[in-house]
Amino acid sequence: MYEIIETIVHSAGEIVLRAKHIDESVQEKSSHCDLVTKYDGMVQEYLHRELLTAFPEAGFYGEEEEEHDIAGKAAYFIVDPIDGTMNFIRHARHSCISVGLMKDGQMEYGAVYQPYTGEMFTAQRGKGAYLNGRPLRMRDVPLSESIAMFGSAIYYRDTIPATARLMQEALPLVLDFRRSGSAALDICYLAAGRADVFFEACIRPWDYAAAALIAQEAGALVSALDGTPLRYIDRCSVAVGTKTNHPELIKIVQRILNEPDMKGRIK
Ligand code: 2AM
Ligand code: CA
Repeated sequence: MYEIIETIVHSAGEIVLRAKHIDESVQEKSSHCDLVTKYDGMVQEYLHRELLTAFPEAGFYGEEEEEHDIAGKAAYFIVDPIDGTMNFIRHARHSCISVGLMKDGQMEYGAVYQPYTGEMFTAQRGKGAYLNGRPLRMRDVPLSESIAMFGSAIYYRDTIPATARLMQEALPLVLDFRRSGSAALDICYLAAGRADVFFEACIRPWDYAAAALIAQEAGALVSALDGTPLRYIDRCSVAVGTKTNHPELIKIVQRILNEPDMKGRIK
């Protein structure tokens, strides 16, 4: 039933691969570290048209749109046309297209496609996670055996102290850190066993909706950084990990949030 979404996401990847003169169309959004190109808009327009042709009843909640058409919709797509825009601008070849389908208040389906490597991560709720059709299963490890991926939420300046504190507390406890610039790919990399825990103090639903379902279906625990359920509207912190390292991470965050100058600094 949802194979059509995978086909559409795959085709959208062609727009990313064929992009030329990317630097000529770069514009600032909220700040100098929050950038967008004409290709973000082109990919989103393509996804909007094709997904709503395939699912005319569905709404659409996409990064590059001012108005979000989700009020009163039982099902809607949560879309990041290019996650890892900074990598895209710098020709780092580490970006993806992320499409999640929210249905009756739950994530139902997710597809995250890395066009440069041809890796397609998918999951349907209750039916497992897959990488190019191969099932994914996370192994359970404690923090002490974990590679930690993270994002720095740099465009929300008030979160910087909490991110720095969390890095300071977590670094001696984990194997090492990785920072890739695409939250969706980071979370899918956990599902694929390339890393074991992920955190970011404040991101938007299109950065994690599809990938969080993929990780969950591969056995991950997923929540906001204070341990409360992930929110799929507006903005939220994100913690993804295994049965063992996720509670360890949440415990560190709760300790940090009790420090007097850390109140409200993790969303
Ligand atoms: P993007 O490339 O789609 O913008 C890295 O920390 C993560 O933060 C990426 O997934 C990146 O997604 C996301 N990001 C960048 N700017 C953002 C913003 N203004 N709000 C929320 N997430 C953002
Ligand atoms: Ca984006």
